[in-house]
Amino acid sequence: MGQSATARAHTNIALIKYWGKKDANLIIPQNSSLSLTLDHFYTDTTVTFSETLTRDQIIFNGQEADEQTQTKMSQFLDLIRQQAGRSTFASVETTNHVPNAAGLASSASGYAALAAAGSRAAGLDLNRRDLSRLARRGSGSATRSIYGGFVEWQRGRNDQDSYAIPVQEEIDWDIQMIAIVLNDRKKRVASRAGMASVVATSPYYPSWVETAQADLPKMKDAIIKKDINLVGQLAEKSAMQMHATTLSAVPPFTYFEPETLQAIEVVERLRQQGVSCYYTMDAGPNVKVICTSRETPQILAALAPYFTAEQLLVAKPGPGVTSL
Ligand code: 2P0
Repeated sequence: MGQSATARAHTNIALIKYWGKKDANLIIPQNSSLSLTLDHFYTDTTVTFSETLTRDQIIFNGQEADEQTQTKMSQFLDLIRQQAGRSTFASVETTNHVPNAAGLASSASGYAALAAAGSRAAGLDLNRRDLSRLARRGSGSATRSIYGGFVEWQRGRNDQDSYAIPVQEEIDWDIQMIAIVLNDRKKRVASRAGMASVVATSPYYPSWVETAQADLPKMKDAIIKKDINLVGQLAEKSAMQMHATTLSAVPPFTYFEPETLQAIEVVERLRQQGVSCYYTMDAGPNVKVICTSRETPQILAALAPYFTAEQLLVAKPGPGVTSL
């Protein structure tokens, strides 16, 4: 008989970005980061360990995963097997709940859900800190998806002390995001390769680390003060400074597409009109607008001439990883 467990994890969007590794194998980041977990985009994963399997079996949205994903997830399962002291193979069934295959499906919710379901199925009873450390080995941003609301990933120095902590799990003030889905084309440069190239070649990289570290406590302060304008200003700064490192890499690259700049322009115009809205972008062209629910209708109306209703997804703060 196999042992089975199911978990749900939500994706998160960084307000102070994680960008660059100190240790690529253990996924120890160069700088600490801070994110908001979202309710709308999540992954459900069931892991079943079974003596009858002769290899790991990975099913992704109802289909067998490609070779590369199989290998990566199997290596992650090896970490769980090591911790649990067992050698049984597992079947993994993962479903991403992301509207319209929006290109927002992220490794964050994926590896957070796999860490939670896999560890429990293997008989491990990990606390959230250890779950966060485990998720980190799959993907850096997954470290933060163990918790809901605002979450800090403390960079640490080694496997033991690099993990996430909750900053504000229950958010009792008005903040949310509008994800503008520009396209779901494959990324030109994968985030893992992109950040590695930046660390190795951008002369601006040391400044990136320094500024991110300095801005993180300011962001925490802005969250405590429930100051959406300060949160937004710091988030925009972090996003643009991260993207500046891609332009300064050798060879240079960018995640921006023409529509990215179009979305930024609308946000800036709204702000000149007195609306509290700010943008952030990750390792792709999509723009996320940080705003209040009160002003969301006005922002959606301003974006409507440029983007279809299907391209505009409103997400509220979401919870941490849960067992199903
Ligand atoms: C973040 N990103 O903080 C940053 C901002 C993208 C831009 O975390 O190599 O998939 O698996 O640790 O977590 C995306 O990178 O990279 C990411 P790995 P990951 O959300």
